[in-house]
Parts: sequence; structure tokens; C-alpha cells
Amino acid sequence: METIIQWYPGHIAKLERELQPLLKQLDVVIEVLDARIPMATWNKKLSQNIRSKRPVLLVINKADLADPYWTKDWVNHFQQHYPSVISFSSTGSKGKSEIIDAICKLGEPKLKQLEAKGLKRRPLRTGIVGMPNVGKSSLLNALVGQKKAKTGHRAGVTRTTQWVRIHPMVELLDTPGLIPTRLESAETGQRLASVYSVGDAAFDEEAIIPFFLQQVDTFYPGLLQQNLDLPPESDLSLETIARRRGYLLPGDALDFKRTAQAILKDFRHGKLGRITLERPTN
Ligand SMILES: Nc1nc2c(ncn2[C@@H]2O[C@H](COP(=O)(O)OP(=O)(O)OP(=O)(O)O)[C@@H](O)[C@H]2O)c(=O)[nH]1
Ligand SMILES: [Mg+2]
Repeated sequence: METIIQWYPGHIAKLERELQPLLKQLDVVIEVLDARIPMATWNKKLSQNIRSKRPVLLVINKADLADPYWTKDWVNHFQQHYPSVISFSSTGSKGKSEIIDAICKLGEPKLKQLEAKGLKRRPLRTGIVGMPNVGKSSLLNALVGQKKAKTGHRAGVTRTTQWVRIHPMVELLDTPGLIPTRLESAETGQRLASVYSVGDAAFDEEAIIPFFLQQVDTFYPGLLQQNLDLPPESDLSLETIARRRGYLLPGDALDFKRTAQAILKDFRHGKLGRITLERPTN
């Protein structure tokens, strides 16, 4: 199998270890997935480990970029595993109170425990976890209502941690991309790369584009031709798209790298349409 994405097993083991002391500080965990590739951004094993220790709210983020039909289906799917599942858009303005209510509900048993010990109720310590680039910092900012945490297109932007009071009964901790990426298959890696959930130094855009275009075309026939401004029956090769866009190198050779980057950028910004690249299987 051709290696397109590079992975660092030592780094992954370190992230998994670092998650444990973090969990100890928390009463409730918010786990974040990317609605366009919920399965690829779900580390099943580690997630099970987290759920065995703390109540977890699952937020399926970037819902504005994903296909609403499938997001609904994914919410239903994950309800098998989580007591509370919410689809959300961190860049929008709606749904914050639903998340706060869910945190309060999930944390109530903990507060009851404190009361039983004669201790006072206190704000629930809540932490956001998820793979790189799923929108953890954006979610924090959306919940806080101001730009506290640095966000970015690329993986690995967050470096520091901080507590923020978002409700009289909820405190939120922003953390780096704590859940390590889990490479279940070459396809998973390519999907993660297509949403930039792996740093762009770790993969070659040109190499993942054929798979990406073929996947989108299978799920959404005709959509790419429409949104890439190609004739309806046009083939979806890099060559055709580069020609259409007029991306040329000196000497008039086609600039495939620039074309591949432009396609992925359009996808990241939702310009190719609302696309979900994975379907739930039971
Ligand atoms: N359209 C849309 N974009 C989003 C959403 N959430 C995050 N983004 C964008 O996705 C990119 C990554 O978001 P971050 O909040 O930095 O992600 P993160 O999980 O904190 O990333 P790391 O700290 O690098 O692990 C940024 O460009 C955000 O603007 C969303 O709900 N909708
Ligand atoms: Mg971040």
C-alpha cells in the first residue's frame, strides 16, 4: 500500500498518556468530531476509555459544511454510544444553550455526589477533546462568546491551556488536539488529509486528490462538475480542472499542485457544497 500520510507512533502514545491526567481534572468531557468525516475523526478505542471514566457529550461539529441529511443520521448512530449527541456549527451563533444544558445534565450526578459528602455544588469542570482541527478551539470560542482560544486552518494550533467560565455552573478548559489520530485504513488517512486534520507537511495534496474527487463524485454525482464550473458530463481529472482554471506553470505546463490545493481549500470552506464523506454502518 502506498504511504501517503506520515504518522508518528511515539507522538501518539505520548498524547494518549497525557489525556489521562487531563481527564482526572474534569467532571464532564466534550468530545468533538468533524461532521464531514465522523468515523475518521473518531478514535474508537480511546473514546471508549474516556467514556468509561467520565460522562461524555459528543459534539458533531462543522455541521454547516456537512450534508444535513447524513448529519442527522450520524447523530442517531452515535446515540448508541453516547448519552448525549449534538450536531453543531462553531462558526454559527445557534445551539450554545443546548450544549450548556447537556453539560449540566451530564454533570448532575457528580454534583449530587458532592452534596452527599456534605460539599457545596460548584461549576462543572468541562474539557473539550478531539482530533486535530475538528474545531475544539472554535467550539470553546463559540461557547465563551468571545475569541479566547487561537484557531487555525492547520492541525496543531493550540499550545496552551486555560479555564473559562461559560455559565454559572460550567467552566471550560481549552486543550490542544489531544485525541491522537488513529489510522484505521489508508482511506481514513486520506479523508483526514482532505479536511486538513493532519498537518499539510504530512501529506501531498496531489496524491490524495484522485481519491477525494472519486469519493465525492460517488456520493454526490454531478455536484463537482457544477461547483467546479465544469461541463455537466466532464471527467474529474486534475488535468481537466487545472485547464478549466487556467493554472499554468512557466512554459505552459499545468500546475497540478496549485489545482489540488485550490480544490481542497474550496472543500474546507464549503464551496464544493455540503458534503459528508462517510455513511454510518451498523
Ligand atoms: N465552517 C466551519 N468551520 C469551522 C467550524 N469549527 C471550526 N472551523 C474551522 O476549522 C479550522 C480549525 O478549527 P480550530 O478551532 O482551530 O480546531 P482545533 O480542533 O482547535 O485545532 P487544533 O488546535 O489545531 O487541534 C478553523 O479554520 C476554523 O475556523 C465549524 O463549525 N464550521
Ligand atoms: Mg485548537
